[in-house]
Amino acid sequence: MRPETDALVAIDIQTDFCPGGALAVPGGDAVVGPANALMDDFATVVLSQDWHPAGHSSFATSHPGKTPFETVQMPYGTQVLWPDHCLQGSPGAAFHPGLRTDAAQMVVRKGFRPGIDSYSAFFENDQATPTGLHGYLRERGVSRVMLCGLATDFCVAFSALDAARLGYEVELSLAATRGIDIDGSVEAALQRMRGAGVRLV
Ligand code: VGL
Ligand code: ZN
Repeated sequence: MRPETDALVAIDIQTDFCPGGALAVPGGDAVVGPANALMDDFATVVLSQDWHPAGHSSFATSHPGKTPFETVQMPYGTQVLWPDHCLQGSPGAAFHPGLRTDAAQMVVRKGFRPGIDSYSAFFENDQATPTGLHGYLRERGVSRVMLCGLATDFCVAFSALDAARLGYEVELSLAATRGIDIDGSVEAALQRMRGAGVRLV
């Protein structure tokens, strides 16, 4: 068992990010077993859940003439456009049915503001609007987080980089994460995380 100062944060292990889902990550469902196993080691377990309203600004369908995986400029910077995914309350937004959600004390939802996406479980994509997760972990006395989940190169990487920036010791479980990988984005994300002091385990 890890010390009480360690938390497991499992990112977006949802049906839409698994094979057959709207924004399937290759092999995404392979993270479920390892993530479940990790839960036994942590006194604090948090899940994040991508949770978009219909017509969300990160959806290609909200930008006439655009197709998924193209980018647009938003007030907060460049935004990749995605297929419609993780619609609030839809089956695709549900956690993977095999995930041990009962082991989590806290679920943090993100991406619910129509005009801004949120990859990180800590801050939205403007890098400034907090989700509340940092306050929760601080109050629980957490100083080290282990991240796992989907997708390595987007929500997991942004969460890991924010956690490092906030002063947490950060670990990433490579066995319990999978990436989307657009033009080498997984390797780039791993490099950035290493550079920020994230321990890849
Ligand atoms: C994610 C793209 C859009 C993720 C969420 O969980 O990595 N990626 N929304
Ligand atoms: Zn999303």
